[in-house]
Amino acid sequence: MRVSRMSAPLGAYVDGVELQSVSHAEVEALKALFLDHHVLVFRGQSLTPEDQMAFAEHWGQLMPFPYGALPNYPNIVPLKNRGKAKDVNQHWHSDMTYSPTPPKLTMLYALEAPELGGETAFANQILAYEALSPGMQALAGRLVARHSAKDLARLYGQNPDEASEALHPVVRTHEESGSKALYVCAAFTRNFVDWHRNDSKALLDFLFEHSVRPEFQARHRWQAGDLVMWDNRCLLHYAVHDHGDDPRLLHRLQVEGVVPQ
Ligand SMILES: O=C(O)CCC(=O)C(=O)O
Ligand SMILES: [Fe+2]
Repeated sequence: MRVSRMSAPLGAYVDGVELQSVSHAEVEALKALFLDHHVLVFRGQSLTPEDQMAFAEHWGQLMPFPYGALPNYPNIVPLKNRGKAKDVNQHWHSDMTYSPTPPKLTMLYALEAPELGGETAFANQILAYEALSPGMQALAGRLVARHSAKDLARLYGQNPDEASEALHPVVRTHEESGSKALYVCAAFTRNFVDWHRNDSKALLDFLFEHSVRPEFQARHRWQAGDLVMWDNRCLLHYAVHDHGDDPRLLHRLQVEGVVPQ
């Protein structure tokens, strides 16, 4: 197994591992690397949906996504380029924070990738938290925020009144590494508990902008055969749609997480 860092703020490339036949020792090493780097990239893989699911299950139970799974695989969602107007992931978010137990990690496997563009951007929220002043860290550490899937439901053409909502701490402590990370996102976070929408807005806007400063970010450029997994507990991500109608097809799955604390 050869490991090389992807960028200064986050990520590692792991080469020399075949994901459909990982050993127990390799899985243990990968778990440690995942906690250290938050994004792992495996290139040149050749995976069926069963292979991808079996690899993901080393991290926990798979979690269905409420919108658009593959017919025979309720845990796998195909992300297919249907044009920029229909791409629902062009916003900074951590996956499903509108759920009481959002997925700890998401895994994408590329079957087809554009020649250029269609990258996935990540932002490290441990660094974002650490870069706040002690006063702002203390204030954020006392706040709880409401997250909602209303806007997402609208994008999927579903009834927003039935969309899920959840309350989560604005600073979350990673249950495995103990690191503190900022846990708000422009896509789903609506207001702080006990604060009106308007009162919340100024501070949320500041946190949204701060959380994605360039020095916290890195991007993955896709090739067919890439498997990328990321830690939703300490990262935001954004699907950059700058590849027009060039084909891009990824198989997505997610692994269940705990109640954020
Ligand atoms: O298509 C991408 O680059 C990322 C999509 C996304 O946000 C997700 O799979 O959770
Ligand atoms: Fe996402």
